[in-house]
Order: sequence, then C-alpha cells, then structure tokens
Amino acid sequence: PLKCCLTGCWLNDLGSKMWIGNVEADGSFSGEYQTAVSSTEKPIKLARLNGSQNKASTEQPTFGFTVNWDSFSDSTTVFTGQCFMDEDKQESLQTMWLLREKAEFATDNWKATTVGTNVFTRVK
Ligand code: B9F
Repeated sequence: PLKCCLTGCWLNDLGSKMWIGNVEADGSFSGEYQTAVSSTEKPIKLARLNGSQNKASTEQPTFGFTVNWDSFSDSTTVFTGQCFMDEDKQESLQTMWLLREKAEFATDNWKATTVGTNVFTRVK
C-alpha cells in the first residue's frame, strides 16, 4: 500500500475535527482537537494534542496521542490506532480511546474511565 500520512486535517464519525502538524524525525507530533460532543455546559474550546508515531513501518503506521481538555474541563483522553490507505487511496485512522474524568475520591475511581472507538477520514 501507499504511505498513509498523519499530517493534515481529519474528521471523525462524531463530527469532531483535528489537525495534526508535521511528524518529526523521532515520530513525535502535535496538533489541535475540536470535539463535536461534550456533555458539559461550558463552551467547547480547541484542545492541544501530543502524540507519537511508530517509525518501524512507514506505510501504515501505528500511533498514539493524548488530548488534554484543560481549556474547558479536567478530563484527559488517550487515543491509539493505525493509519490505513485503502485501494481507492482513501486514508483512515482506525482508533480506540480511553477518556478519564476526574474522580473526587479514590472510591469513585471505578467509574472514571470510559472507552470507545473513532474512525477518522481525511478532510481535503
Ligand atoms: O466531554 C468531555 C468532558 C469532560 C468533562 C466534561 C466534558 C471532554 C470532551 C471529550 C470528547 C470525547 C469524544 N469526542 C471525540 O471526538 S474524546 C473521545 C470521543 N471522541 C462529560 C462528562 C465527562 C465526560 C463527558 Fe465530560
């Protein structure tokens, strides 16, 4: 397959958008995340993301990134996934995420993490 590249603009199945900048020689990258969903009253703001791409296989790389929601909430999400290039040269990011909410007490820890999947497609 052709090379799948993380750099650029992406849209996921929830309508969230993200932008990823250049992938550095060591695999690190950063960008911005605009979530389409949030159950907080506060307005949604752009959130910073920081990640790392695995450089061992360059064609359809695996990666992970963290989104820090501190611009409007005390939660953190980590995503991990793989960049795929299909037969029609369409790129997609197949990901899973863990969203950590702040628990007030350690006894509330059990309910503080949720899991899900997102598929991102490139915005051209
Ligand atoms: O909505 C989250 C939030 C945290 C505390 C109040 C609001 C922050 C945004 C998370 C966005 C998630 C989804 N968007 C997306 O593109 S990250 C994984 C999903 N993929 C309400 C209370 C606790 C959580 C939600 Fe909150």
